[in-house]
This record gives sequence, C-alpha cells and structure tokens, in this order.
Amino acid sequence: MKKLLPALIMLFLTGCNVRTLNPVSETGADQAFLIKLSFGIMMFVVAVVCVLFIIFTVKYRENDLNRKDIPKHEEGSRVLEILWTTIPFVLLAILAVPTVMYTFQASNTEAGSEDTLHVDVIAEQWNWTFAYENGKETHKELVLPVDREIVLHLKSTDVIHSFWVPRLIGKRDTIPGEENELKVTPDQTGTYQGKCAEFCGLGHTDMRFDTEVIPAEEFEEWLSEEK
Ligand SMILES: [Cu+2]
Repeated sequence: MKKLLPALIMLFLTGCNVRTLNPVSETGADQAFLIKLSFGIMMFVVAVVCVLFIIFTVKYRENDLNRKDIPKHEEGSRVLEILWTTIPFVLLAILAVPTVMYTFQASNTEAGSEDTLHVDVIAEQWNWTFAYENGKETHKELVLPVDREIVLHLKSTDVIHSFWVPRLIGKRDTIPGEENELKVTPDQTGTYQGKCAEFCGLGHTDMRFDTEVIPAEEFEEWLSEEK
C-alpha cells in the first residue's frame, strides 16, 4: 500500500497535461465538456457497481452461519424493474442532450460574417499547405488571428489524412476529391501543436505542424508580408 499510493498519485498527476482538456476555443471547450461529462457518468456507474460488488461479496459470502440458507426466489419486482430501466435512461439522456446539441453546433461551418477568415488546408503525403485568400501560402505553419472566426477548408491531394490541433478543436478528415470544413474562433494567443491523426503512410509522423495564434494587427502585418 505504501508503494501503491504514490504510484497512483503520480498516475493522476501526470494525467493533468491532457491537451484536449485545455482548449483555446469555444468549440474546443464544448468538446472538452463532453469528454468530462461522459467520463464523469462512466466513473459514477463504475463506482456504484464496485461498491455493490464489494457489499454483496462480503455480506453474502458463504460461512458457517448461512451455509444452509437458500435465498428466497424473487418472482420479479416492479420497483426494481422500474429502477433499473429509469436510471440508465436518465444517464443516457444527460449524455445525449448536450452531445447532440454540440455536435450540430460544431457541424455548422457556415461563415458567420464577411469578416470570417477562410484558409485552405491542403494535406499531402507528407506535408501541410495552408493557403490564405490573398494567395499567401505556408507549409507546416498555420498562422491565425485571435478572436476572429475562421473557416478551414480541408482538402487532400492523395490519401485520407486527418487535421488535428488538440487544443483548438477536434479532428476532421481531409478526403481526396471532397472538401470538409471546420469552423473555429481561437480565444487565446500561443503556439499549439497540430498533427495528422490518420495513418497515411511511412512519413505520417512528419505531418506535424505549428498553429500560431497571434493578435489581429500582427496577423494583418504577417499576411501582407512577402508571399
Ligand atoms: Cu497524413
């Protein structure tokens, strides 16, 4: 026990740097909330099952006193039936309502205003190209302004890749011959690591990139710099 406890504490402490749980956008925050909610409900069910398991194994284990006791046969109990139908239903409803709501919200990628920034994201084996509306292109470096709505147009020139910046927003596939979109408004400046989240061949691990979120004026300056 003396050794087990620090080991367990270490396990939980090291778990603190889960990047998807430190989001820097509203959509990211919604998604992190869903992860926490489903994990919370799951842990609640696990805890109840574990407690009942321990109670029943201790209380009803065979010993000298109860060896001859044969439990009474229950012919079905209305109260129990209602309980174990209602509880999972309520738990699933708590999970389903926000999940459906946030999923619909996240899949609406229509630009909210004229000010929305559009960036083409082109994945290829094994590189990322980010193309801006004025013709500027970067490789493996996505630069975005803070607090401004951005629609990313995800494309692929060869196989299926998957665009993922864990702290910004959940992943989305880039599919050859098709366009997928992601809409996001970063709310904190900083550098966030991105990657390809779909095994796409030998150079898959080279498909890492940096996402730089910078202040709006700085972004305009950067965008107008030599292409
Ligand atoms: Cu890839």
